[in-house]
Amino acid sequence: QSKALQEWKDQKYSMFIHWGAIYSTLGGMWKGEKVSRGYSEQIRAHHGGIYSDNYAAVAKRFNPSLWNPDSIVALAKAAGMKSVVITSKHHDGFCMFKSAYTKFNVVDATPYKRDVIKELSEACKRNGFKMGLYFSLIDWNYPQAYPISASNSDPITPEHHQYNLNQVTELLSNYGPISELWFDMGSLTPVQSKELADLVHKLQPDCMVSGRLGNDAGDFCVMGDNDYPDYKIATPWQTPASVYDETWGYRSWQEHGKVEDKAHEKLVGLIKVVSRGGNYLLNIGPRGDGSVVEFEKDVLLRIGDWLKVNGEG
Ligand code: FUL
Repeated sequence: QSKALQEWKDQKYSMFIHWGAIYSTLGGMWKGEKVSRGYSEQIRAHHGGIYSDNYAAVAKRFNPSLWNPDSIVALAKAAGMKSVVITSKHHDGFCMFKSAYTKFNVVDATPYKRDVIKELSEACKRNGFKMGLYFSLIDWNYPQAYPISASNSDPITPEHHQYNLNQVTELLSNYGPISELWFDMGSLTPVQSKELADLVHKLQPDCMVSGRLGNDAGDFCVMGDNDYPDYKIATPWQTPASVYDETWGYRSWQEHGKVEDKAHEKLVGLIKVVSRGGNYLLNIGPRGDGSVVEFEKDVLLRIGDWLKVNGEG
């Protein structure tokens, strides 16, 4: 077993961040109406008849004055987490990093003009923290991709596959060491999955590849969203968990309940996963202005306090 794999397994508990210039700005609302179907990070495709021009125009409003990568890392540390995994590109195709292959990215398409992935990678480095990247294999904005379907598991055209290879090359060349590449969705051929896995390992041999790449090409297995297996699993695995079942991306009208109840629920999730040999990836969905939802912060800190007393530190 490689050192990188062992280090990945030893992390046990990490922060997932769903943050996109457009969907986090919308926060589950379109033209003053709550959009309740599906996850809020997928508002572009499933809800409200939002056509691509209207959707893209929202990027012009993205100016996250409250985004502070160092405080994100500090929160993850205080919560007892060992790394962060952030959405570099979700299904909407908007890149939170500067890409030479599309203008639909945070530097070229928003007034903010700053490379979010770069700045978070620097904050992680300053704080001795690891960073992983979520990367959607489907892309609702890329013209040569198959048109949007509700299943999120469409095949990938050869042009789109090449585009993914190009962007993965950017992500693994421009931001220092990446601890995991969290591929998500799409229905790839075995050759496409293998080409992506090989590319990751060629560029960064220590980067772990998520099983959602398909065709058994990943280095670890990812359970379904918020899925907790009730048996021990020998292969490396991870459960991605959201604070609320309804969404990963920011939803401005989300009901919260009590911090202590939610912290208890997520802590039980963490214990279940870790005691069965897995890694727990617990998500926050910051607002479009970059601030962390107080409720989510409080839940994380409460779990962190428990771990300080009862965990290994
Ligand atoms: C899913 C995605 O479709 C969701 O939007 C979210 O990113 C979740 C973690 O993975 O499969």
